[in-house]
Amino acid sequence: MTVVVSGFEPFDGALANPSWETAARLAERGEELVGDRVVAVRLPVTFAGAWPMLDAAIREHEPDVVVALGLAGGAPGVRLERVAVNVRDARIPDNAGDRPVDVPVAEGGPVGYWSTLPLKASLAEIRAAGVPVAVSSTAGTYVCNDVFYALMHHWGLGPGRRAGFVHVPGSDVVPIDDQVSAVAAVVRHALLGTPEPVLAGGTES
Ligand code: PCA
Repeated sequence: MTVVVSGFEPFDGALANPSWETAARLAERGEELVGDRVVAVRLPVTFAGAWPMLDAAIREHEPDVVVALGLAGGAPGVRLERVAVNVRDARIPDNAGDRPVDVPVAEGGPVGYWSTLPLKASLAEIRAAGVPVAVSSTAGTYVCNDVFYALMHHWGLGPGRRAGFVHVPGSDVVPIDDQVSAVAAVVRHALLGTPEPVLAGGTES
């Protein structure tokens, strides 16, 4: 089996993006951590360029599982994203200066797509390892949600495929090695198709 894990280049004036560091490290240690080949791809933080680059990697490597990663600055832990929504609403310009407001990711597409990653099975394992983690019901409306939506719209729902998105916090909050372990758990459960346990992960607001 083959896994593609994407991360992003830095954005918003930062010098690094832990999502890329985590993706790259997971690819280096793919055989050891998930028992299969992991290919890492570094995406630009641009609405126009991010999905086409992930799409090209998927066409080249023909993966069974795709996990896209991005940085959620200020998050207290790893966020397993449940749903992608069909809207671009950028508070800050992307790295190409583009700032779409209230336009769809895919014209005529459905409102949203569920992740097909085993989120609750992953939540249980990551939590048991002592890494802060939560299920999140919004991946925002910026480039991360955009890639997540496009991934599900164009690829993720095909037979035998598992796909979704994980936001990682800053490496000062969760060190890169713990981020790698958390994402490896998600990938392993996706490869195994672990059934979802009944485990509450929601929020009141
Ligand atoms: N985080 C941003 C875009 C790139 C990244 O790493 C986001 O959450 O949309």
